[in-house]
Amino acid sequence: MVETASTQKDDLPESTDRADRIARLEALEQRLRWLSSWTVHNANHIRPKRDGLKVGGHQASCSSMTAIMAALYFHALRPKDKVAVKPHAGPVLHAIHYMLGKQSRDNLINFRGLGGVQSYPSRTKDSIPVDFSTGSVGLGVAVTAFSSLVQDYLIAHGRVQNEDAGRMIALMGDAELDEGNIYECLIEGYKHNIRNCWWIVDYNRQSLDSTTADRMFRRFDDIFETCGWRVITLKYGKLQQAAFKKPGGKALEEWIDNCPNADFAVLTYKGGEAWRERLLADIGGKTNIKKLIASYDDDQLGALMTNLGGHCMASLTEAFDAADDELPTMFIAYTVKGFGLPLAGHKDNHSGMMNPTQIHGFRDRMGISEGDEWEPYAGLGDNMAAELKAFMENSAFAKTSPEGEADAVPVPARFAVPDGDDLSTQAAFGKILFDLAKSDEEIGNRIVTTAPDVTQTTNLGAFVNQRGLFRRQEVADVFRQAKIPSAQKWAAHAAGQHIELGIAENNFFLMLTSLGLSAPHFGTRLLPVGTVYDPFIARGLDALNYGCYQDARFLLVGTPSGLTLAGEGGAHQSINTPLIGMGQPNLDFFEPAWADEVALMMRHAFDHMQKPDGSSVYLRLSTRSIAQIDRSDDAWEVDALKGGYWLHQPGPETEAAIVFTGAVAPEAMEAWKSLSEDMPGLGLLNVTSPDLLHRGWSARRAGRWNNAQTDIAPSHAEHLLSALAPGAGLVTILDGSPGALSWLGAVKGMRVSPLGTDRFGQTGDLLDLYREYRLDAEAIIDAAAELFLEN
Ligand SMILES: Cc1ncc(C[n+]2csc(CCOP(=O)(O)OP(=O)(O)O)c2C)c(N)n1
Ligand SMILES: [Mg+2]
Repeated sequence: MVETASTQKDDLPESTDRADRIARLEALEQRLRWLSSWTVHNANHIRPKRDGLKVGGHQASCSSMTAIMAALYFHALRPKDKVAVKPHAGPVLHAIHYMLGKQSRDNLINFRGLGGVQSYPSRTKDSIPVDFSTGSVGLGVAVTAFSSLVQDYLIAHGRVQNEDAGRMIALMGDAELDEGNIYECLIEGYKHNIRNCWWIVDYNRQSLDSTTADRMFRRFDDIFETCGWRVITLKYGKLQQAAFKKPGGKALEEWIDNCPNADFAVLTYKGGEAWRERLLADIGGKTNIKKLIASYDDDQLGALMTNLGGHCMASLTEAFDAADDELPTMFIAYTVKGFGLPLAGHKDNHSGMMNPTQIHGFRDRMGISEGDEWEPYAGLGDNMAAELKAFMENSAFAKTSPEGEADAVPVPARFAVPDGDDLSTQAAFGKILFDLAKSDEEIGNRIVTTAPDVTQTTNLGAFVNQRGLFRRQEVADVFRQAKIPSAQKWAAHAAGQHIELGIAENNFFLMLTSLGLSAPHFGTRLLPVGTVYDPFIARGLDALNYGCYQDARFLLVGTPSGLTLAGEGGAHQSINTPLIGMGQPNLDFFEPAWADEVALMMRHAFDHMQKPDGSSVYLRLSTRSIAQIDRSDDAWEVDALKGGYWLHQPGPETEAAIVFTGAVAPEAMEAWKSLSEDMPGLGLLNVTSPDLLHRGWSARRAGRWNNAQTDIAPSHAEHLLSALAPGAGLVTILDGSPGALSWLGAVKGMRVSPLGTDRFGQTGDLLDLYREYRLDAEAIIDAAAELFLEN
């Protein structure tokens, strides 16, 4: 009978149990090192290549962390913990699942091939459960801090039980500590008093290009401790610790402590003989050193010198066990990049790979026969294989339940349109959100807002006044207590629904990402709404992309936007965000002109972000107050949600239309009015989403080729433009890059005169700026004259 780890725990004395456990973790670590190496080797050296390109993969980055990952996954992890895995250790994660029978051999064989294991762990593209996607270094680390905050939010709101709190854990490379977003996150985390967060640094002191600067030694400890983190350093393994206690050991310890990173790496690469030579040269004269060093043969000496904490199972498990509370904790686990491989320590080993001779040597050392390379337990002997399998299967990690479905939050059939003859889209957004805050519908409880220090100026204030700021510990509104009049009530408490962030857009997007993963992560759905000045989307763009890549669901509001932000000047007037909205997958971009469109789109967003095949939504809004229009019916709504509708349907065989998006609606309407006297039947098209129109159009083209179907219904753009005569002309206008609309000419081969902004703006009043940058009615009329009359 195979004994399981849990039965052994009762039967064996503690020390035997622990020794046994460590032996199994060590055996496991070797399998993970082997399988991750072989996965990369197979893809690069064995699988037939068709394009002559290197497939890639990172054997050295994997072996640097196999011990850490074995100890974490099969000793420390609890069922509710979630892990972001260092991108370049992705193959280790897949090897873990493979050994558990939860990843297929075919997928490993197809590593980095179409449909195979992804290069870097991916929530949406990998077949195994992945808690956090990683890839863009730094982001996968910081997101765990925000997810621990989201977990606290859910606990405070009674949606997750405190005893069910898991730890949000990042396995990170040391070069990730160079990314600025780490420090932005540290500051925010400190303010919010985060807990249940672990960052485990694979401290191999190598990045992609080189070994890292010695001057950073102990700096990270200081920085993290200042921000409220406990720092646990695992520098020496047990072998080293034992050696330091022997006669001469102290001098050896001192030598290791003073050895520059680069020298350590060189000696690691060269091995035992080189270590001996160098140690004798440097400290051979010191008492007892010669004898101490002579007591190890070359292999033993090499093993001793690289027996760093991050490769020592006893040290790792002890350290993880010791951090048995909720303090945010950083483990600095000293490691060797390429540990146990011939690549160990070489400064170019980041993308380096073992050659066939080297990997065959590794295989032989593992006792694996040729042909058995993919056998998860090959070379172990039946008993050990069965024991190891049972050990893995009995781990908490193996029993983690898969992510569940979260219940949908009902969305009212319509959102009331705010009153007012003149309104900006931003004001409308604030009022609609305020209505939701006041309502007793469930949707009001699930909305959680956030902003990077622009809560008031993006019109979230009314929502916040109504629902409060979220803080685990109550924070009084001191101004209010002092009876100083203010429109803002800033009392913070556990039931609050606004998470105020400092002015760091990376944090903002990571916060939205974590909130937007609440349903899959915690089984309870939140409806996150984040506001940011539209131009500063670019500041957090990679984090936005990161959130979308893992299909987090949120409503992003970029406001104010464009030249319409006249007084703020060129650096604040967003130009290319419509192109970002169009180009970003998993994010539907809308730009409304009027308040009723805002209401329609917000309702749609809350619905769409909950759909399995839905997405996040981005609304680009404006502070320009414009006259609202009278509608005779609701017929426009269906088309508005498809990306555009005719405000003035063109007459039959009309050869011209004005096409506009967003806040320049009054200019488009004025020009239409004046032109239609001479051009009866002139169309006026309101493009509410250049993104959806373009996506639909290109999907139809792609569908034709991909599915070899010729009967796919025309896209909405084709449908709209077919109201015009073939060869018609379009004047397009928006407060942003003209390219967002100019492509419409290609849909049916029409001539286009595109208006928009393609230079940095200046400060000025709106009339001056619209004239200067040709966004006024006159510019439209000129463009139309050129297109339609001079031809
Ligand atoms: C934002 C970003 N910039 C650049 C890269 C390219 N890159 C991949 S890994 C890496 C260095 C990784 O070093 P480290 O984090 O120390 O990992 P390890 O040494 O364990 O491989 C770089 C620069 C990236 N993945 N993401
Ligand atoms: Mg490194």
